[in-house]
Amino acid sequence: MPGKIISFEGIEGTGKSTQIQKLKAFLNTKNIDSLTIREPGNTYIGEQIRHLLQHDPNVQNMYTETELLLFEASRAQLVRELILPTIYSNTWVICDRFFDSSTAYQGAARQLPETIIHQLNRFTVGICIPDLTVLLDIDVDIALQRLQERKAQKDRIERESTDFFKCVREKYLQLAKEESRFFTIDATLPLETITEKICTHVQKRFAL
Ligand code: T5A
Repeated sequence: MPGKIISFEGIEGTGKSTQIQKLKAFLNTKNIDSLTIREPGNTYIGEQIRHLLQHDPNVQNMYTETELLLFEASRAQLVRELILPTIYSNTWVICDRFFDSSTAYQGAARQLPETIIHQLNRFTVGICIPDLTVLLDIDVDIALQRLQERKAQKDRIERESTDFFKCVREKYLQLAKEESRFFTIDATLPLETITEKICTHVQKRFAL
């Protein structure tokens, strides 16, 4: 594909959004246009789904199957409406989360069958598999502490238990061991060091 896809994964508060902006600026210095997107969201349909999944106070008892299908629906729309046209216009896409989030959150932490999640992920993304996935790895207690300091009000998923996020983290680490597209970084390092490591890796990986 003409444009590359780079996804960022990790539990909440690992610094994904921060590093994505740094990577975008780095790519810019190499004359590479990039579009940053977040999941769920970014399309009209996706943002409505995001509201339902995270912030709507009327959502009291969302079933795990419903949750999975809503994340996948947002993703299906995003891929077709934004990601595919963007990469075919020779622009790179940097994703703040992508389908690995469903594998880790709905698969490992919510314990939905992995085979179903795998099939749904394939169905929603088609050929849009990231060329590189940056995993920002951090101890769960440190990440939740960062979240606590930053946010007065947590959303529906952020209110989950420490054990829930430990499951998510373990799954990410397992995926990173199994799949060569992953690049794992210690997210407790200073922000600038992380940026440098990511940019150096991207430069080497894509021969920029
Ligand atoms: N979800 C999503 C699923 O369950 N299934 C799915 O399929 C998908 C796609 C989305 C939620 O949906 C779930 C997962 C999530 O619960 P979101 O609102 O998009 O949630 O939130 P997150 O992706 O979790 O993003 P956050 O904004 O919470 O965290 P980030 O982007 O990782 O972190 P960032 O950059 O905002 O930084 C957090 C704080 O840490 C500081 C920053 O200054 C900031 O204050 N920081 C550092 N501090 C010290 N050292 C460093 N190296 C630092 N880097 C950043």
